[in-house]
Amino acid sequence: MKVAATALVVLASASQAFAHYRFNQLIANGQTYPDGKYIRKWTPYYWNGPIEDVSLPDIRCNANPQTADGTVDVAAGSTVGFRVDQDVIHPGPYTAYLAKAPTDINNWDGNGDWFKIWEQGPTAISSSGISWDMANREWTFKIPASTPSGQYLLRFEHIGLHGASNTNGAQFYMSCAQINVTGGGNGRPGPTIKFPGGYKATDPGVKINIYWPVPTQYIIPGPAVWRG
Ligand SMILES: *[C@@H]1O[C@H](CO)[C@@H](O)[C@H](O)[C@H]1NC(C)=O
Ligand SMILES: [Cu+2]
Repeated sequence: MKVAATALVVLASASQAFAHYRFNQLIANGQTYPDGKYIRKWTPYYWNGPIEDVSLPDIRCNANPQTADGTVDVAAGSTVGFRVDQDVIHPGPYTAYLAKAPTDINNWDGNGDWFKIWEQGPTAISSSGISWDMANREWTFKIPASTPSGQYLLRFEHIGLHGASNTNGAQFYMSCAQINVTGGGNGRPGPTIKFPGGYKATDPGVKINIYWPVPTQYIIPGPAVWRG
């Protein structure tokens, strides 16, 4: 039984090398924008593999992200999101964060205060296992209405937890888009974290065996969601 399970995991790992995915389309203003539009393209942009070391700057907006080809106006309180380019094949949570650029976003690397605006954990937990949303291609959520106006990086993240029982075995897939929040409020977003720094390799939602023994809960990494 134990041997069979291990063999399955090895097989699954081998087949995953060519089956990764990118969150490559921003959704805002009722549209799904073209591949890469308003997104900080990582290097090389075709690379669809994960970031695995949460202590590296790559955990912020993927590997060597480039300034986006524009910043899109998004009304506070409106719906935004991301679309993935192929099926998400790994089990794990989804999160979204914002960080406000101190001045021109084009000259800002995102080394600032990030607050979480949305998260999606397991769809079900039972004695036989944890279930995750792997059927969707799009995830959407709202910019809190009281978010102060200004230029922000919007960071979307999925964590693949299939190998997370090993240190640095969790796989982080993330994209950052440049948005200009308009019509915002006087909210005081928080709590905030830094990327890197806010996640630890030992966080209970980062280093976890999601298969056995079946966990009774899953704690999504990062701060509590700020709802405005
Ligand atoms: C952001 O939106 C405000 C309000 O419409 C506008 O005045 C400002 O120029 C915009 N900034 C950028 C960088 O697009
Ligand atoms: Cu993988």
